[in-house]
Amino acid sequence: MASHKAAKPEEYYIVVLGMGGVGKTSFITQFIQHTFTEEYDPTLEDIYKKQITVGNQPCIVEIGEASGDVEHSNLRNSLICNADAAVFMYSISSEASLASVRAIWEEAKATKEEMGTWEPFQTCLLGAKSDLEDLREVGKEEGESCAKGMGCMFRECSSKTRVNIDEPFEELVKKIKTYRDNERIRYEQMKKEADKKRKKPSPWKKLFSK
Ligand SMILES: Nc1nc2c(ncn2[C@@H]2O[C@H](COP(=O)(O)OP(=O)(O)OP(=O)(O)O)[C@@H](O)[C@H]2O)c(=O)[nH]1
Ligand SMILES: [Mg+2]
Repeated sequence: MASHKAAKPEEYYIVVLGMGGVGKTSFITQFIQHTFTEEYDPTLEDIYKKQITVGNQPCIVEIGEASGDVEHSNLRNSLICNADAAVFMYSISSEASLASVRAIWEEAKATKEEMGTWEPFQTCLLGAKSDLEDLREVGKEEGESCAKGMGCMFRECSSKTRVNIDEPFEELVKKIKTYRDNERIRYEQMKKEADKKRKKPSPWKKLFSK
């Protein structure tokens, strides 16, 4: 009897980057566990995993969070190296966090360019804590225009009120998947072309069979 083994869900690696306290852990925890806490427990480095369904297909999303501090750039870089996509996070209540995440974006770009993998790297600029309207220091248009300059998609989110928590992950997974599918198609076409060339009768054979 033929056994139909279910295909293993594909894995997607996403890194969440940004200055200390902008809300990275809260964002990931809200995505994974649907919970939020006002308490602040700084992170050095953490990895989380969740299975989601995107376009009817099960996907495993592995999420890395690294400290945004300058002295921890090695930890951060090792996560960036292995990631398919990044969420660059600032808080709408801190202008300084936007400048900081821009510097982190430059760092990530340099790392990926050096590896030759900047082009397929999918990115999102996320303005966190959108519920703190009274404390807003970064306008939505400022965030949008910054994202445009960085070539990132853009959203504002709130982990407290669960606004735009699932969407950034789902959109990044879709983009990674599209890129991978296109690469697979390109590879299959290249293989077909090579097979066709191989099957053509050799001109030597023709010459000697006269
Ligand atoms: N009001 C509000 N507070 C938030 C939100 N997200 C996070 N916070 C609070 O901001 C503080 C820092 O949040 P974290 O998620 O720990 O920040 P982080 O970026 O992981 O910080 P580090 O791990 O130190 O880099 C905590 O007190 C959270 O409760 C939000 O969407 N709205
Ligand atoms: Mg954290």
